[in-house]
Amino acid sequence: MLDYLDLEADLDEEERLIRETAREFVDDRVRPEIGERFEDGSFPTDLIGEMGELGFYAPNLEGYGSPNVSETAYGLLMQELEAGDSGIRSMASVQGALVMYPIYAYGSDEQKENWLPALGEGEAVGCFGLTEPEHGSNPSAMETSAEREGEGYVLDGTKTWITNAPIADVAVVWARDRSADAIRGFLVETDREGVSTPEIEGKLSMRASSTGSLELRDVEIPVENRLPDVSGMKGPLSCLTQARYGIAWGAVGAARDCFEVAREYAGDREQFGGPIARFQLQQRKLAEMATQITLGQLLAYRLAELKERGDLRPEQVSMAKRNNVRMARETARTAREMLGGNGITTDYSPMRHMANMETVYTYEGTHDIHTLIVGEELTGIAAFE
Ligand code: TGC
Ligand code: FAD
Repeated sequence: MLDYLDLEADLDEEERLIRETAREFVDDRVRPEIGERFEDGSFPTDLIGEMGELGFYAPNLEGYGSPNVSETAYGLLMQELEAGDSGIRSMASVQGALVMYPIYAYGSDEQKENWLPALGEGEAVGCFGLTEPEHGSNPSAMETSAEREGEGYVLDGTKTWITNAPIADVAVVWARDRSADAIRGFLVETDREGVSTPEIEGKLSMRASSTGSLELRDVEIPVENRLPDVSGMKGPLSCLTQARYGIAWGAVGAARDCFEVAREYAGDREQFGGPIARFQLQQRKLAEMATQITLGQLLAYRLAELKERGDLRPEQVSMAKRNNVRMARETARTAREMLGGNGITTDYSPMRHMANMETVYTYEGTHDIHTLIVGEELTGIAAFE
């Protein structure tokens, strides 16, 4: 497995164990059927509980059953899951970084006790509703509203492109609290009257992932369902920083899988009387892929160090998400090319990863948005409008 700079030599025992556990899980439980899942467009729901038992949901949190593993260990977990498929990593990172994290960071004791153990064990599934049909890159213009009524709130609005929504038990919904004119987070059980979560059909990317809309029509919730400890856009945006961190690592896993498939194929596939790996053109592609993956790994490992000591800035995460996803997108395309005609089938992973990377390039802040976030930090001038 590509680790050109021996970065893994510095892992501690726990980090090694988590990497091995995730790698074995992907080999045994994901790889054998992921091509089929991708073809028929379904998420393997039977893995949800298993992933919980293995501790794959937010193990970097502390308490309520989460063991507080290192940020490197968490990153390695995302890397190995995405080497299997972005849909698997996405399920785990939404559950951990976008649902458990806000409850952990901003929830009441009661909300934590109610939800964190169940989500951590995979007995409950969560989703995160920020994007709306008319507001994707600019969620601060959201229209979903929360009106105070009696002892609770009434929520109205539509969220769309929501990972896990069709299979979720609870949604973290970001809405404009009209009484305070502020964005607040609400925990909405999906079996409440007025909630529907239809699946989005026709995706050509992230096919082995469940994506839906989250429609809220006069949904009544008690005031206890509001996340008490955060108000304003920093609520959802701080969750995105956690998830983008995982994506910066995950993309390296997808790219590494593409590289390994291409390297093996080039050694086996014979044309003009010998393996195609002997051609300089093919070696150049492998050398370039290996170099770019290694640079992506370095970025990810450095983010982990900064995050561990509490010095990580969101803009640094943006730089890594932006770079590593672009790198994975290009790596997948090159690997597909090296596999010739065989590369366009689900028998090999690169074209599946390539299709997935179109989503990963777009969600959690598009490539353009991360360019502008880094651009703003470099110049002091925001260029969003
Ligand atoms: P802005 O005025 O810049 O900031 C508002 C407040 O938030 C703070 N903040 C952050 N805090 C933590 N992490 C970040 N990344 C933060 N970015 C901003 C900021 O300091 C400020 O705090 P305060 O205390 O001063 O109030 O916010 P803005 O509304 O102008 O936002 C600008 C912009 C464009 C960067 C932001 O809207 C953005 O990132 N847009 C992209 C939208 C996006 O990424 N959506 C993702 C939806 S979820 C998803 O895709 C899940 S995919 C499933 C999976 O992960 O697998
Ligand atoms: P738009 O914002 O309409 O952007 C369209 C194009 O315009 C893009 O190329 C963009 O880069 C560009 N653009 C926009 N603004 C600017 C600007 N200021 N300067 C230059 N260019 C600009 N959201 C959730 O809330 N929860 C989820 O779980 C979730 N899961 C997802 C799963 C999938 C499979 C997908 C595809 C999306 C998911 N999303 C989720 C939504 C995702 O975060 C949004 O798609 C993303 O933020 C972009 O929003 P948009 O699609 O509305 O594109």
